[in-house]
Amino acid sequence: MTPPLIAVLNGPNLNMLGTRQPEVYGSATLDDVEALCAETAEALGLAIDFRQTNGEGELITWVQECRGRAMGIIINPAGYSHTSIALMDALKAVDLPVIEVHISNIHRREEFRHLSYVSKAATGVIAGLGIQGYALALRAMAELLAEEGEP
Ligand code: CA2
Repeated sequence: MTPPLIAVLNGPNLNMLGTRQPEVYGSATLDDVEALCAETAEALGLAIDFRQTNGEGELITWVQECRGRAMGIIINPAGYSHTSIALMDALKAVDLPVIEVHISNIHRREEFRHLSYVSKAATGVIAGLGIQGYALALRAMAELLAEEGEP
């Protein structure tokens, strides 16, 4: 049986992880995050499609393409969390479980990071647990899919 596919989508500037602001985001790179996700997904019997883009439109297109292709979406929308009604609309429309991940605790940071439009479309939100938040999101997604499959 082919493992269920989970899209792990990353927004703008996350390609810079590990190069600056280690006090906020830690020292792991986005490649390290991908390796963590791949290893966690394999242990859970899931497949992942891990991607990063700096473009809002591209992120929205990827969300739309998940319909009929992926079983769930894990997304760190980065700066678009706080600005993008279009991304929120796309996530609502795709009708899949969505888990929003933030490496930092956005609620302990500047006021403008406290509102996430994406949270309004998310099944659940993980923030402030570093890159382990991605692994936790995959575990939560596996549970959600198992519940979906229950009679
Ligand atoms: O904590 C998170 O994961 C964020 O989504 C990261 C975003 C930020 O805008 C959100 O408020 C919270 C920023 C991603 C950019 O990350 C960088 C990492 C290293 C160097 C430069 C940017």
